[in-house]
Amino acid sequence: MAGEALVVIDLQNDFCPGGALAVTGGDEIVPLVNDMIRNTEHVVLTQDWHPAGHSSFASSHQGTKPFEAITMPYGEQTLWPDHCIQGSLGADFHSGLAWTKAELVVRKGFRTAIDSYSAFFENDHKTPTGLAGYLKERGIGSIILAGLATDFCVAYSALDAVKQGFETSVRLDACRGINLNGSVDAMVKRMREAGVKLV
Ligand code: VGL
Ligand code: ZN
Repeated sequence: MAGEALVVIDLQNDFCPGGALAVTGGDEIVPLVNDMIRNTEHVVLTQDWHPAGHSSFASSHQGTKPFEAITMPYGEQTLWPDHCIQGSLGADFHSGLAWTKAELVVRKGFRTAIDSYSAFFENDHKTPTGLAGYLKERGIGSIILAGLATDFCVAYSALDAVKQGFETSVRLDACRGINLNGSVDAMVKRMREAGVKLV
């Protein structure tokens, strides 16, 4: 039987209360995620990892505010407060996260000109992070996702995972969402319709 991996998405200080792009209740999932880490054979973490002045920051575009959308060469992009700057405290994993078991940390969003929500592809939906190849080469055919945020990085990772042929589950109780204009409900629906198992 193919192996299984837990992929913990962006459980970083900036996405937790007090952080630059705080997700309501983001820190509440830490104990549950730690249980999942303990109970899963293979663990992969993702880490949002932006250079200062990243193009997904509203501060990089004159006359814009966080949470507005603009059109980038690769499509629509929501603008965010500056967050998860490479090497900053905000980019560190939550201090309660039992991260030491992780076999791989996938950093994403490190190219100034393009954002990356998904753990598998950047927001052009073409540039791979290498995660699919890594998992396939290791015989891992099934993944479980948890982390932040439900409606952005978790959802886009899950949708890409299904497209890449992985059996994909999302533990919704171990995720929290940003929820812009109903985006949590919309993305949960998209995941369900795409064949993501929601548990
Ligand atoms: C995320 C917005 C910007 C996420 C990352 O982890 O869901 N959202 N960068
Ligand atoms: Zn980001």
